[in-house]
Amino acid sequence: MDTLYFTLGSGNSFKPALVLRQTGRRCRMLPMDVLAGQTRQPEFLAINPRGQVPYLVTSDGVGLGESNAIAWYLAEGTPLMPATALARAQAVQWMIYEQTALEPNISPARFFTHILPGERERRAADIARWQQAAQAGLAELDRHLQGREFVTDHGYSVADIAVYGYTHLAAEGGVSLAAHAAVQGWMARVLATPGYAGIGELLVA
Ligand SMILES: N[C@@H](CCC(=O)N[C@@H](CS)C(=O)NCC(=O)O)C(=O)O
Repeated sequence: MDTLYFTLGSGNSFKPALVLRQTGRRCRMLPMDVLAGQTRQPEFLAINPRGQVPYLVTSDGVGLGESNAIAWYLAEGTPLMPATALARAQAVQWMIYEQTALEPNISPARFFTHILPGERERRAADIARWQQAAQAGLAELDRHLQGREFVTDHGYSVADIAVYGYTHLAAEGGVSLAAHAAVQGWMARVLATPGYAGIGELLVA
């Protein structure tokens, strides 16, 4: 069986966990305490030299990093994988967008306000910059989602899960979705997909 190393409360770890839930695929789940430095211990670095989670080790012992790559691998052969070459390329397009315009801004803003609020004062200028960049990223996503049901032409797919991972946690980073009505409507559709479960239900110690 595959093994997924993850950490609690992480939007990145949530993505493969939601794919597993919605495909019914079985996987061993191993929680790692990032704040306690567990991912930087020699034991974990021997598994993933980059020291990051989520990290998947297949039943054959092959390691795979990056949340969107792991989600993609787990979605292969399921209805979550777009069926056409064009829709798969659209999925890749928006999964790269998520990793360059959304996650790098929402995740640290949320980390220093929600996960580690003691750092909020010291990182105030950075947080403001991340929040502003996140708003710009979400505005682009909102434009894309206007008049669309889901991220690609395939319907609900692994790309929705990847983009949803941090977008639905934006408010916890002080990033309001009030100006992004299409994003809000899309999030409600993701929430209503069969088998959906929230981050607190899927990522447990
Ligand atoms: N781009 C990576 C980011 C992974 C990442 O930042 N993981 C964080 C937790 S959400 C982590 O492992 N941090 C611990 C560390 O870097 O020491 C992905 O999408 O998986």
